[in-house]
Amino acid sequence: MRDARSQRADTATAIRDPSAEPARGSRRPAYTRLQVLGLLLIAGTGLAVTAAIIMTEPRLAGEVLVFFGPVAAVTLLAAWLAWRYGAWARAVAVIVGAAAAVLLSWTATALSHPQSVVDFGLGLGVATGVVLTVGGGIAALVAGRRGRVATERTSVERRLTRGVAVALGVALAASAVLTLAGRSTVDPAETAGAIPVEMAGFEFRPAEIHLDGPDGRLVVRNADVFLHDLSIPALDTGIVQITPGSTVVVELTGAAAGTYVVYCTLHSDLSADQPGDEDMTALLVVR
Ligand SMILES: [Cu+2]
Repeated sequence: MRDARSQRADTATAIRDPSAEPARGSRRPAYTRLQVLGLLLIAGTGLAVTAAIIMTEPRLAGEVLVFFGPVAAVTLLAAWLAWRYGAWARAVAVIVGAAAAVLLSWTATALSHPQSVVDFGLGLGVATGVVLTVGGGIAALVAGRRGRVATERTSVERRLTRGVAVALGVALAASAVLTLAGRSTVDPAETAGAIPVEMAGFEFRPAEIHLDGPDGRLVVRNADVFLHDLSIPALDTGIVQITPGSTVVVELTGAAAGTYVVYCTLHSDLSADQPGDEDMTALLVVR
């Protein structure tokens, strides 16, 4: 009789006390958090870069929103599904992560450009986000099958989250320092008689550069938050890198009269015979 009564009391406590009832979130498999973090990182990186582009070049707002808007919307939706629903949602999120890896594979090259923090941040954010989304998602699916829930969150998961956050912070800070410290300027004396060229909004301005005679100097300023370079293959200039906010002088000597293509090799398809509309090019006309 006493047993039955205390049992009833226990049941009543369990119903009244929310801490005795397993919280909704605790039924999530371990590693779900990592996957959701990865999806948020991809969306956040895309939105941050969109904001950076719009702030420096409002003209590109439409173009950049059409690309990163859907990427952010789909990854945020996948994050909500993976957090809210079951194994199917986490499987869908893995596919979304893999699709993001393919769609944004071009950002990976920016990992080799720590001297430009927006490029580097984009590459790093996407790469880390994809690894967490796919890796965390697969780990969560396995954990779910084995019945391991988030309340049993292993120290591995905790350490991974903290390690990733610290590594990202340190890498971005180092890249920001490199970007600021690596900014080059040109002495005003050197710019006398030189032709000013600006790189802005992934374009050369002017689009047609005129040079009277075989020799001359270009003073090239990168007004974008992205890394650009300058190369005139027909004149063997090599590739001159211009980091965000930097100005450099490019010497041209012995150019025969004619028209030459000036490339930013980072934002042009060099395999094509002729530069296309999407390429970041200008023409150099030598008289
Ligand atoms: Cu460029």
